[in-house]
Amino acid sequence: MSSDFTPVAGLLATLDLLAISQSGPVLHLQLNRPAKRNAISDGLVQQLHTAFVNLPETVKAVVVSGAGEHFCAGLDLTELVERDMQAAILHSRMWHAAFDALQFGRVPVVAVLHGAVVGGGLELAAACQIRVADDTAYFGLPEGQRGIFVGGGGSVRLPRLMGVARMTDLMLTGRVYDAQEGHDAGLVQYRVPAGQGLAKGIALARKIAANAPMTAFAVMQALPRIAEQSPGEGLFTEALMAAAASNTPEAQDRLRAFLDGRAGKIVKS
Ligand code: 1HE
Repeated sequence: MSSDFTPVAGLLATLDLLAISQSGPVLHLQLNRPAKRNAISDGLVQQLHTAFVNLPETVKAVVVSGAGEHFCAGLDLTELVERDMQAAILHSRMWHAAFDALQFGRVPVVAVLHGAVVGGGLELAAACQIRVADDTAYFGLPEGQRGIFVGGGGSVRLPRLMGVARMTDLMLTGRVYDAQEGHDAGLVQYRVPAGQGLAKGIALARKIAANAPMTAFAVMQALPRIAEQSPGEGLFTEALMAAAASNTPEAQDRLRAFLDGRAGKIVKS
């Protein structure tokens, strides 16, 4: 972790399966069960949910990463005891609630991925707005091999990133994508050398945190919904969102700053 991050106090500090620290407007939330490869137990899902509905007001972007050699080994298989139908449905719905709290929360989330990003770990990553993978990352959906199905929103979110055909392949054949294949398939927006994921994720989060809050709201809440609408409805929603965004004081200030020559121009990276 970069040295200017300090552990948070209060409710978030009581979440023992997470290590949560903050630097200015960026919160770093680390899955902290390295001995179990950050496998997601019921307790960990609930702590993720609690964290994302209780983000400190000062936070404007979140980075999620995993402690140890892997991002996340997915569902904690030791808890996959025989559940009756209703309990199994409620278990899946508990994951949905937690990952919805993340995806449709107040601020954008950057996932920093390394090592195993499998099963429920890939579902968690898919709920984040930005994904950065280092060269050690690999992606799989071992649910097929375990005789189960995705239950953490993967069937909804992953086809929107990589398409139904690729997800079908991963689930039926047990195929594992390496970092490059994951990048090519659309699972991650950034691929970086081994060990550089966190620095990249934090740098991206700092840029995101500098945006006007309404921009984060529009991109997180309106964009995915517009993508699901018919073109006619989408254009109408876009017009409403565009009007709402441009009528905020932050937007007016930023537009004026550019027109006065006080704001940066667009430059090639
Ligand atoms: C676990 C889990 C887990 C590790 N639940 N305990 N996910 C999977 O099917 C992936 C299963 N895990 C693995 O394939 C491997 O553990 C890894 C490739 C992730 C890492 O390998 P490695 O060699 O670094 O670690 P390891 O020696 O396999 O595991 C270290 C310990 O973590 C060991 O416990 P120990 O008590 O013997 O030390 C493992 O048992 C434990 N561990 N992964 C429980 N997943 C909402 S639906 C979502 C559905 C799914 O996510 S299905 C996919 C489940």
